[in-house]
Amino acid sequence: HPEYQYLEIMSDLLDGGDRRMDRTGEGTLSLFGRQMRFDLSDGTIPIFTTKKVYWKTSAKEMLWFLTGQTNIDGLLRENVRIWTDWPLAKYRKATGEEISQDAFEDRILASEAFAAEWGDLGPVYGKQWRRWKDNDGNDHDQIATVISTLKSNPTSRRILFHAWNVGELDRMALHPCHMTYQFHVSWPDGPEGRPRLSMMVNQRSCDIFLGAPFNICQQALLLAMVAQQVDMDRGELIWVGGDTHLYLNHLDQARLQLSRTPKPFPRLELARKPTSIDGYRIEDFEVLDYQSHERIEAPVAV
Ligand code: DHF
Ligand code: TMP
Repeated sequence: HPEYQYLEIMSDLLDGGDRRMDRTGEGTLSLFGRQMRFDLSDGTIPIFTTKKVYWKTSAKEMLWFLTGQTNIDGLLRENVRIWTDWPLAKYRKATGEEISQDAFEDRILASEAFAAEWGDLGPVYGKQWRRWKDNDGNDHDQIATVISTLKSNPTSRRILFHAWNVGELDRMALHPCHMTYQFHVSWPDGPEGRPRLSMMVNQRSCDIFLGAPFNICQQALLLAMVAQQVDMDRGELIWVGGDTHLYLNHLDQARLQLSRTPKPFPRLELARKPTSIDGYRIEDFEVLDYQSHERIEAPVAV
C-alpha cells in the first residue's frame, strides 16, 4: 500500500530522527531528503487513511491559493481556520490584547478594514503563483504559463512554478514550505496515445504529522485539475521533502498512527470540466469511498 511510504518516514523519524531545536521552540526529530511517489493513473487519490484527513479543508486551501488571495478572510468565509494562528499571534504581540481565536476570526469576517490590517499573510503562495512581480513591475501568472506551455510545448523541461521569491520573503508570514511544482508529460502508449501528466513538488520543510497529509492531498488535486484542463491523463505525484520532521509534541500521535493498518485509497472524480483552472469549486471534487481510521488531534507549532 502506497501509504506505507508515509508511515515509513514517520517510523524512521521516531527511530533515527536527528533531535534538533527549531524556529518554533517546540523541537523536532528530523531527517533531510525524503521522497514519496503516488501513482494517480488508476483514479485513486492519496488521502491518508491511518487517521481521518480533512480533505475538504486542504482542497479549499488549494482553491484559495489558486485565486491568488493571501488574506485569511477568504479561508474563514469557507470555514477554514488552519491559517489563523499566524495573524493571531502577530495581533496579540502587537496589541497585547488577549483575544480568543474565535473572537479574532469574527472580527476579520465582520470588518474589511480589520481584515486588511490584520488578516493578510503577506505575499505568500497565491501572490507568487498568480502575480509574481518582476524587476520592471510586470506581474507574471505562473499558473497560466504552466497550462499554456503544457498545451504548446509539452516536452519542455521548463514547466514549473515557484513560490520562493527571495526579494519578498521578509514580508511573508511564513516562508513557502512547498516551493517548486514541476510538470512532466509522457506518452506511455506511444506518440499516438494519450499524454500522461506527472508533477513533482519540492517541499523544503515538512511537518510530517500535520502538514504532509494536507500537502499530499492538495497536490494530487492540483495535478488532477491541471491534467483535466490540458486534456491529459493523471500520472505520478512525486513529493520530495527537505527538512522532514516530527514535532516532539506529536510523538504519541505518531506512535498511535503507526499502530494502524492503511485502508484502500479513495478515488477522485471531477464532477465537471470548468472552462479554466479558475473555475473549480469544492463541489467539483468527488472523493469516493474514503474510509479512514479515527481522527488524531495534535497541536500546531506556531
Ligand atoms: N506550521 C506547522 N508547524 N505545521 C504545519 O503543518 C503548518 N501548516 C500550515 C501553516 N503552518 C504550519 C498550513 N497548513 C493544519 C493543517 C495544515 C496546515 C495548517 C494546520 C492543522 O492544524 N490540521 C489539523 C486540523 C484540521 C482542521 O481543523 O480542519 C489536522 O488534524 O489535520
Ligand atoms: P519553517 O518556516 O521554520 O520551516 O516552519 C514551517 C513549518 O510549517 C514546518 O514545520 C513545516 C510546516 N508546513 C508544512 O509542513 N506544510 C505546509 O504547507 C506549511 C505551510 C507549513
